[in-house]
Amino acid sequence: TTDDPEATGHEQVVFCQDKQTGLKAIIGIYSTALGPALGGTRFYPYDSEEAALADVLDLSRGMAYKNALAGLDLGGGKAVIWGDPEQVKSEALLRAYGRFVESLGGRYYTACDVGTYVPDMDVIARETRYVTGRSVEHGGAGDSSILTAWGVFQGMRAAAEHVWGVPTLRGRRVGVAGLGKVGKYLVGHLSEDGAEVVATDVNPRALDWARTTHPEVHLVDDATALVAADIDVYAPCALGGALDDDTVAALRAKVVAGAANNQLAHSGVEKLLADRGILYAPDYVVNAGGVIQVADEIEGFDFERAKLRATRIYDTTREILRLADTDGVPPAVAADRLAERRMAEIGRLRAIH
Ligand code: NAI
Ligand code: K
Repeated sequence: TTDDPEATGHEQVVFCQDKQTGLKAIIGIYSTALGPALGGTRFYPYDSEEAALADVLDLSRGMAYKNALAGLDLGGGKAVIWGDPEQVKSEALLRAYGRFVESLGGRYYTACDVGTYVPDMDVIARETRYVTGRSVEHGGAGDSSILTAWGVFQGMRAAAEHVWGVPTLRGRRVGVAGLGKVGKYLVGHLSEDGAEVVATDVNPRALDWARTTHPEVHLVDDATALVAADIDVYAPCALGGALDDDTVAALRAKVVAGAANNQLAHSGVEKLLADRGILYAPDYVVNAGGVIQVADEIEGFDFERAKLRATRIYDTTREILRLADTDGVPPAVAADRLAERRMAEIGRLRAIH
């Protein structure tokens, strides 16, 4: 990561402050080559402005790649509000932020991220049109974890087909780490498909949920135990950095496909996975169902249309895995290439790079 927007190729970085409400925000627009930049607002108590800037630059670039491969006519952006949401989040602060989003005239659309929720988007929407992830009552897409889980399941089916020849998890043992908003829906899809699910979570309430609603799920103590378990597929659905040198060395699964953002703890892990013959379905490809769901709001939310789009994650994942084989590179590298190609080809038509 770097805090130098010129070095990272961003189109625009906007610093926002409002003394009265204490708002300090940075909006990063990496690329509008494919359309307005869409990405969530992270509300987080960063240690310094440099840390906030580095995060927004990194995240907005990631959104450009994710949106490009999701087939959306949207570029990549992200915003951070620097502060502790528990202490400083207020209607006035969110509305002050909304006015900054509005001032960009539609170059940036916001959404939820860590520290911001659907009701916050409803408040922001009182000051700007350029917001997604609002509540269903306000014409929004609501809970994006529904299609995130659906998309992860589709990506996992493509990976299964690549490795075992059939696009199903039937008879496979799938390890789900994290039974949160996404993990819960994913367990449902997997069970329905005939997979044997092994799962874990640090939260006892999530484990209780599994015991009562999915008694067929086998629970293990922690993610370390899950990684070492006799599983065919590993689905990280908790926090980032799930795949580091130790995890990859211990992993018994043949496939990794999960919802968590930034699963590779550092660059180079994709190579370690490939060397061990483990197929990694890139996180930002398979977890794009959420952004597909909220992006649909821009046209007036239609769940079935959004679900069809999220179903195409199966085709995209397949294409990436094939390209990886043809080019002799890990899938993470193939995914980046495909995203860059779409941004360059379509961006060229619009003379934006
Ligand atoms: P969540 O916060 O609802 O669920 C995360 C779950 O993981 C919680 O139940 C938590 O107790 C558990 N957990 C935390 N640390 C753990 C550990 N060390 N071992 C096992 N379990 C642990 O979050 P959500 O929305 O389900 O998201 C999961 C991941 O997917 C996150 O990385 C998120 O960034 C990513 N994601 C979510 C999207 C969405 O639409 N919700 C969209 C794209 C990505
Ligand atoms: K750019």
